[in-house]
Amino acid sequence: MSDSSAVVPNDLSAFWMPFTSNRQFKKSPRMFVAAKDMHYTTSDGRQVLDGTAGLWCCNAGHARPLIVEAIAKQAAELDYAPAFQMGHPKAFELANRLVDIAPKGLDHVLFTNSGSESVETALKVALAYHRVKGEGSRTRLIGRERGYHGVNFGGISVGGIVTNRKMFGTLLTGVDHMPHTHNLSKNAFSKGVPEYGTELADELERIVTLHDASTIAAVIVEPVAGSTGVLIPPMAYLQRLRDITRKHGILLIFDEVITGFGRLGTPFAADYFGVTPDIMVTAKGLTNGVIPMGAVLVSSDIHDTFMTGPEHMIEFFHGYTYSGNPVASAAGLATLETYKQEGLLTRGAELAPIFQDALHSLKGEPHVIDIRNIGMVGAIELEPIAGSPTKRAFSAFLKCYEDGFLVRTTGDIIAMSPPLIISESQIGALIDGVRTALRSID
Ligand code: PXG
Repeated sequence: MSDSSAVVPNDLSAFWMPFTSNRQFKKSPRMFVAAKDMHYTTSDGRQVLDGTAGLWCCNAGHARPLIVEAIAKQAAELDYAPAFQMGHPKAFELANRLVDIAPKGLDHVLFTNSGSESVETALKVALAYHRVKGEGSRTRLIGRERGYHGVNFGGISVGGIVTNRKMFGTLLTGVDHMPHTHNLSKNAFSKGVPEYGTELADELERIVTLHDASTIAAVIVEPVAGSTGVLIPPMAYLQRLRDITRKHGILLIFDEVITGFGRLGTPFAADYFGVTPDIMVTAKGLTNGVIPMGAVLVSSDIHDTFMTGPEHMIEFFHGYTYSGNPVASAAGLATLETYKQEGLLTRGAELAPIFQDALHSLKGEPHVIDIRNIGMVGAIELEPIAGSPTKRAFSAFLKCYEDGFLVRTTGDIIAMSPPLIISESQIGALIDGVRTALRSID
């Protein structure tokens, strides 16, 4: 017999936390209870400077008035409308506003509820597109080592993170992976995009030759890999992927879940690198992280390919109960308006040189073996403790947190991606916080 009376309101055991060392956390919890602009408030009343925009999503900072008001108003006015065979104005409006700021040629939007769902949606669009076109033999998907595309089956299949894959059986079949672009020996301490590695894109040509282009539906990459430690490609790398995919009739998907909405100092990474994919995957910054929502933008060619056949037929058998949810749409519209009013989609370009100088001032501090940056993303790679990988960076994370700074670690890499409203002095404080942590840990 279960004894539910034993569960007290602040019992931590019921919630199985995501991507967290649950037992360690619950022994020594870290709780946020409030947030405003650049700061979180902890349960013990301390202010913590947000160096990571939550989980790379609160690009406009926290509790922004337009967004808060829009959500409250929308919930009172129209809380939910069926997503299938019914519509409501704000989803259409948000799709239009997204197309306005997206790279030219990405003219249609499918809504989802997360980055993971956006990835699955993009992969399914790609497979179905070829089939509708009469090229149903194009079923293979190509991802990249150290790629992160969320946690659903398609995403972990094209993703390249062993720990996220190995427990879950055979995944999708017919997937291959390009090599990642991280090269410490050649590119360590690069400022901005590194020099070396454009030729790694040619591995795609080798994979195409191996499988034959007629079997390949799409290539999916993060323009800059985020989760696995900020892996920045050389400037010409993505263009080369674009050339190869175009030559072979393969769709190119950019997963811009992290790089979208101003993170690199341009609206999207596609703008930064001057390369337009066929499909662009977004989430996170779309609603400033406040309400779960994702969006997949596709070219007119892809969209129009589906708009054939009898008009009473559903063109694409896919969608979610909450696709374009009214409250999420309202949050998205208010977020885009906030970005526009405050110039946040390009503010990162002004801040990037300051952030770069501050980051690279950590060269020479204990344990630092690389520093890399692009736009408002920075990473500091540490020499792992022999036999205990991840421990050193995690100690730095804990020390930063104690001292009032939120950073993110993956492996032995410290990543930073602050809200785009950050001030110059806050950049200085954040980096000094990391410096202090580096000097105090083993
Ligand atoms: N694609 C990319 C490129 C991502 O970074 C997802 C898809 C999945 O999004 P959802 O919304 O399903 O989580 C992501 C998510 C981190 C970190 O600190 C990164 C993500 C999520 C949580 C933590 O590295 N990226």
